[in-house]
Amino acid sequence: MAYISFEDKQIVFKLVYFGPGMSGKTTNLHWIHAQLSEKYRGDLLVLDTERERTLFFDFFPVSLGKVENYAIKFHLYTIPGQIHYEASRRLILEGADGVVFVADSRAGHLERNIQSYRMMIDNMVDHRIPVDSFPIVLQYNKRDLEPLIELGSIERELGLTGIPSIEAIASEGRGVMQTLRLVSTEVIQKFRM
Ligand SMILES: Nc1nc2c(ncn2[C@@H]2O[C@H](COP(=O)(O)OP(=O)(O)OP(=O)(O)O)[C@@H](O)[C@H]2O)c(=O)[nH]1
Ligand SMILES: [Mg+2]
Repeated sequence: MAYISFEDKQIVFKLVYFGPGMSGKTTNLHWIHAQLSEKYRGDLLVLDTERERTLFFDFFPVSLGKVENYAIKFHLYTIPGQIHYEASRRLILEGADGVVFVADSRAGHLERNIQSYRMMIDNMVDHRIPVDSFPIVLQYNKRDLEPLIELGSIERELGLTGIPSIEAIASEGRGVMQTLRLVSTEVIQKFRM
C-alpha cells in the first residue's frame, strides 16, 4: 500500500519483481540500478548466496519525479524464486502496489511459470490484495534463448485477460526500463483513481 508522508511531501510505492527461480528478477534490478544516475536512486541491497541466487530479497529506492507537488518514490524488491523460500515470498509481497511477473521464456519452463504465478495470486489473496484491479505487468524474459514459449501462452494457460505483457532480454537490458515504465505508470494511474 502506498505510503504517503504529508510532512515530507512524498509518496512511496512498493513494486515487487516476482517469478520462478532464475527467471531474471535480480538481473532486472541490477540493470535499472545501473541505468539511473545517483540523483535518482539509493544503494542497491542484494542478499544472495555465493551462487547468486537471491536468499531473501534485493532492494533499492528510485525517485521518479513529482505528481502535484509530491515526490514520487518507488521501492523495488525481488523475491527469491527458489521453491523453498515460500515464507520470504509471502512477506515481501505484503503491501505491494504493483508487480512485475518475470517469466522464463525458455521452452519447457511454461509449467514453472504457471506454478509461480498461481503462488503469487494465492499470496495476494492471503494479503487481501484485490487481484482483479491490481497493477501487474507480465515480462517474457530470456527471449534470446531459443526454443521459446509463445507470447500469450501464460495468459492462455491461466485464463488471464487484460494483463499487459512485454518481451525482454534482461541480461542485455532489453525491455527492462520499458517494463518499469509500464508498471509504474499503472501504479500511479490506479493511485489517482
Ligand atoms: N540469456 C539470458 N540470460 C539471462 C537473462 N536474464 C537473466 N539471465 C541470466 O539468468 C541467470 C539468473 O538470473 P537472476 O536475475 O539471478 O534470476 P532470479 O530470477 O533473480 O533468480 P532467483 O533469485 O534464484 O529467484 C543469471 O545468470 C542471469 O545472467 C536473459 O534475458 N537472457
Ligand atoms: Mg534473484
